[in-house]
Amino acid sequence: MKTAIIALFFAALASPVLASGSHAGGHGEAMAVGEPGTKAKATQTIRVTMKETDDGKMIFTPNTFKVRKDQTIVFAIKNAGELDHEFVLDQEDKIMEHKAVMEKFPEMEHEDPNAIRLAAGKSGEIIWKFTNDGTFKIACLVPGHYDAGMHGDVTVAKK
Ligand SMILES: [Cu+2]
Repeated sequence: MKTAIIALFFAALASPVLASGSHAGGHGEAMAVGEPGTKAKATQTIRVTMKETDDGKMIFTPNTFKVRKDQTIVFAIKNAGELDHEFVLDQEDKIMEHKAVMEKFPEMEHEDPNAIRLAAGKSGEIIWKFTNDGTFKIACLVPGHYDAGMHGDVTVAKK
């Protein structure tokens, strides 16, 4: 039920973006960034922490990632901060669309395999297969966090 409502919000928001020529699609379509992976196929585990800093920023550590096309990665994510944070992996235009939706509907929760929200002190995993080369992003889309520095770049090299 919740998912359906969220999908409607997305549809409403996505239309003007689509009209402007973006190739962004809806849920259920193959994602440029790749697809959910399986742990058995993973060739690398990357540990990522999320936290606030003493000078008022919010960060992922590390915040740049280099992987290869067709590689499956386990992102082992820990929220080492005091606030809720999330890790969303996607192409940049989808991240920015999603960010705008989150600013309108801050209570929105994700159930997508490319995203995880963690309370303070919690850990979790995203297992992801990168099926295309290119540059993608990770971001925390809790309102205000992206602008406080909570984003990073994922470069997927050709094999
Ligand atoms: Cu955050």
